[in-house]
Amino acid sequence: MVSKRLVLGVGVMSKYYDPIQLFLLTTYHQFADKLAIPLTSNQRIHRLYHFPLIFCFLLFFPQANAAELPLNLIKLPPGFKIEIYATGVTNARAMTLGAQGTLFVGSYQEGKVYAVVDKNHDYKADAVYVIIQKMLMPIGVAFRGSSLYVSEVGRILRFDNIEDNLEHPLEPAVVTEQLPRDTWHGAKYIQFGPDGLLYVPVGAPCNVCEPASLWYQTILRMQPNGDEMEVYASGIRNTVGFTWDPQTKEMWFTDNGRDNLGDDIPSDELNHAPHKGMNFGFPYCHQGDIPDPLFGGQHPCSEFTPPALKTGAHVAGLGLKFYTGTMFPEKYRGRIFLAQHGSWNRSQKIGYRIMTAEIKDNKVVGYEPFAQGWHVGNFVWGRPVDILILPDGSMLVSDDHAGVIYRITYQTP
Ligand SMILES: [Ca+2]
Ligand SMILES: [Ca+2]
Repeated sequence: MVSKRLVLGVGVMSKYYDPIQLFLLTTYHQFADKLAIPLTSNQRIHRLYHFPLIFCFLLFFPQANAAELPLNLIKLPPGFKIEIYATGVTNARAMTLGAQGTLFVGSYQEGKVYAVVDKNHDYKADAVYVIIQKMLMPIGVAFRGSSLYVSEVGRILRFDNIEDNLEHPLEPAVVTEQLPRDTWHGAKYIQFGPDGLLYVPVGAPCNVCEPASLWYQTILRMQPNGDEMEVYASGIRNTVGFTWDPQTKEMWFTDNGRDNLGDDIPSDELNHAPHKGMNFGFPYCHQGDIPDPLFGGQHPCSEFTPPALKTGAHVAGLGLKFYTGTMFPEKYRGRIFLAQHGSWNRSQKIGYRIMTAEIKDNKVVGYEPFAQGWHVGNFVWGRPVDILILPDGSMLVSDDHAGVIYRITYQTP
């Protein structure tokens, strides 16, 4: 009996280690409070108290559904609710919606692209298909006509009639293989613009360096068949999210600032790129006003377009969307919702949340948290990646750490 539970428990734990760790930590904190044990550091908790607690967990909670993430820790404004839309979407990254309502999801180190289907339209996914696997960082997905476009580090693939062939997709066509193959900041978020062109970023293959050619540190655009590739915007270190204002049709994008200048600089950026040919400063100028210690002497900040908003150092802003639905209250309509993946090299964690930015006349006039709670102190159980507004006005959020898609809805309290 115990051995069966042990096997079950170990299986569950290996798959859902992080939520279990969270459970153990919170349980331990409660114990510690009762017994007045001094809590000095997380490492100490990990070292001394995990094993007895894991043992207790294996004995008493082997049937616990660890897929039930601690969603109660997520703080949202009144009336909003977060639920699980899909599980089994390991390492979920960018999302796009097919013409028939299929949700396509890229991934990073997992190397897979998923199709998530809600067959009975109850806003709970019923099937997750793997469209392709063993790809090199296929984070980006975009949809046009009846075709799914998927990014890899050096190329873009196209799956035709994909929604009619989810179980056995046709061989993909190669849209382009002309993209740089550097893997550092080489994963590529992709989207079709309102002009019908495919937008593809090429990040800096470094923490900070000058571009090796005019194709680097840019957002490119091209015809849907890969022709007429050109630079749309430059001076961009690593954008992993861009979108267009549905009113003005102008592009907004996130950019992640360089590392190793400290905990609090430089800020990550929300940028506004209304036309072709703008330069946003990297590697010479960070956050619009900090010259790079090494390269800053060559070009002053005044030569470049500053960010529309400094979003905070190391927050790692990824996907973003204008809120186009009507389910959320009036004040959220037209705002940018921005997923922040969270810091990896800051002493105190920051990010791991969804922010909103209020835009008036193309200026950011407000910036505040919308959903937060994916980390408890320095312990992380989820990382928001991308945002998608469903036709009913609810919001999907992908999480590559928990491997799920959330859905956020609103009801008048
Ligand atoms: Ca369903
Ligand atoms: Ca910049």
